[in-house]
Amino acid sequence: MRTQVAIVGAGPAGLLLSHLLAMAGIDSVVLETRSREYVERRVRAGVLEQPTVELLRSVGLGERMDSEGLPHEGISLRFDGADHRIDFAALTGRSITVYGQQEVVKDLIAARIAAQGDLRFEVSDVTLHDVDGNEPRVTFRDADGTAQEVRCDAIAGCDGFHGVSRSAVPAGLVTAYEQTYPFAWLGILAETPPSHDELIYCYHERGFALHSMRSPQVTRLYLQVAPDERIEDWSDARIWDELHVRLAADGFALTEGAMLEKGITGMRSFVVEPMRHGRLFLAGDAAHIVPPTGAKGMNLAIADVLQLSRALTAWLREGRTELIDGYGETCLRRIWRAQHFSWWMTSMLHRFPGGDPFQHQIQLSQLRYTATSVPAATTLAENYVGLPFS
Ligand code: FAS
Ligand code: PHB
Repeated sequence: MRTQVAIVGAGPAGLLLSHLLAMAGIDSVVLETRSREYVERRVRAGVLEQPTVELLRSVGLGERMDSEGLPHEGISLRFDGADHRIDFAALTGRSITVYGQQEVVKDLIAARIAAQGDLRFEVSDVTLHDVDGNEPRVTFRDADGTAQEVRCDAIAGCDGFHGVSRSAVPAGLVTAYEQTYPFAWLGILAETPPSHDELIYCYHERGFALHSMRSPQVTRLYLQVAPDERIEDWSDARIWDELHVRLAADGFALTEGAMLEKGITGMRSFVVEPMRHGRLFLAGDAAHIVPPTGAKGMNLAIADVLQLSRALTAWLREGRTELIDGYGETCLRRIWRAQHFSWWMTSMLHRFPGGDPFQHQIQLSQLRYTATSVPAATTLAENYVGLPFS
């Protein structure tokens, strides 16, 4: 078959790119190894930056987000036995929306199907060919095992950190920047009303904890754990006990509930350059990973594909190449800003192994300064709610 853009991966990046290209009259095929049910159920990110919310609303994807999403005008930092609220609205006039990544994915899939978009789930053996030629191709087997080939003008590698697209760039041309952290996040989804109406980032001597939510009935909670921890070793009771200890504060009562989901996610910072090689364009987690402390992962993926949709539209519809030529450079400026912010939030809020007393005092000083200085709090707020798209 032939299309203009072959998109590998049906996560937020691939699906939104397909939607944005369709709005510009450019056809695409989305190839996804997992089933539709799997990608719609996969629990991941929870916070949408204001630019993300405004973009989704502007392209017809805001209805359920606006009715079910939870707008938040601040978060709290919990340390020294008290809460210190960062007031986004007062400091920046902007806000965030809590709306699960799986809900965004459901809305995107529904929109693509309603527009007769070509989404291929449960494919296998996806292989990229001739990415540095003029006739790139993608071969794969469809859900019933039939061998298929897509000839296209461009390939968008939106297949996440463990996909195949990044490795289609010759190793000798790739520069990878990476930092792994000496801890992981154990995340749970619990069927209980949130214990507070906003997110709480908690710095505790036993380790970081985060109180978040998905709806008025579902709470999302995280614990910092050792990087080699296995979820099998964490009973529900052990998780709740640790959450009670770390999140304890006057006037705060953590309500328990049925565990709907639990898992452990490693923490790393990763960026690969270039994000373009010939007719291959990388976007989202295929090109970068941030520790989730800054709630940037999905938002960065969305910023990438907004830029990629603009670049491919200018090229395929008007023959203009300046945006595809500058694609990586434009995205990387926002990516590195998000990398720094995510690293800064992670370094400030997590207890590093070894318990260095000097580092502990530095972290406390950073937290106290951020909580009491308007310029310092504004720095956190403007990065958290999302800087304007380029
Ligand atoms: P995705 O990984 O979402 O999507 C890639 C898609 O490509 C997947 O559906 C995959 O099945 C598919 N694929 C892979 N290989 C393929 C192949 N060879 N052929 C075809 N398809 C292929 N971010 C936050 O902001 N907050 C969080 O709390 C948070 N928690 C996370 C927890 C986990 C376990 C993970 C892995 C990530 C988390 N993230 C979080 C980051 C996450 O939200 C990503 O930033 C976001 O999913 C990026 O979207 P995509 O780039 O579309 O990649
Ligand atoms: C979430 O609700 O899943 C969430 C919120 C904030 C983060 C990370 C994850 O920094």
